[in-house]
Amino acid sequence: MKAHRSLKWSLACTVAALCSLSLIPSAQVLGQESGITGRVTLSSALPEPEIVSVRSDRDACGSQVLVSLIEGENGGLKNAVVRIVGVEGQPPADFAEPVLDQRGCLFEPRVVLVAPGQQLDVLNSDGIMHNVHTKSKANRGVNKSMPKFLTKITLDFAEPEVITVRCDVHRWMHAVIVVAEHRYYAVTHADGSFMLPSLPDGIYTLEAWHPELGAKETTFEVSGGVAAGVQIVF
Ligand SMILES: [Cu+2]
Repeated sequence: MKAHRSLKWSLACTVAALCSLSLIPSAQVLGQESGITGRVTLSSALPEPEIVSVRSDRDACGSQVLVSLIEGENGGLKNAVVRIVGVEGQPPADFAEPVLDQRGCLFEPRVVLVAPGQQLDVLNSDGIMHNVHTKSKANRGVNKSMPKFLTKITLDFAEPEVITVRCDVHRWMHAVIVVAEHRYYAVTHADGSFMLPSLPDGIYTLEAWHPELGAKETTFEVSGGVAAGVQIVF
């Protein structure tokens, strides 16, 4: 009985240890390159989403669409674009398969990162007519209808820039495509967290930009290629 209890206890300890370890980014556990980690937070409460009444396309959109321009969880700010300022000339980005979907009569995600020349798949998951209309300065404009049978188009943009996207069919549909200058860009997750690649040791400036809230900066130090807990508060 005693042996059973101690076995159970040691199993519990092992599980607890594994669980606590899993909270630490695996690269840190292994002592390898783990990069720059941090969080963008919001000091005020999240605003209520705008409720938009839908007149047509109700099968795909529903009778109402909730448009949340500022989103997040647990005090974190989602969809902020973080970037390291002043590191131009660094290797180009290699963002994993950027996709901009039209689903439930909203663009998903609202903010998408691409490298210059990288292919961006624009999907139409709704099976209704959407339209992808970009506004930009450095890149050619795009204004393409996506009828219900056209489920995918592929775009690419040569010049670093922030490009706004809207759908002319559904006026509430907005998104932002950020063509990154270099690889030190990320979009924050729902809890505001982000991870950027490792940098040589030194003092750097991090900018966080949100389509609705503008930009803020902070400085931080990289030591041993790593910086953790970098924070920007909006
Ligand atoms: Cu649309």
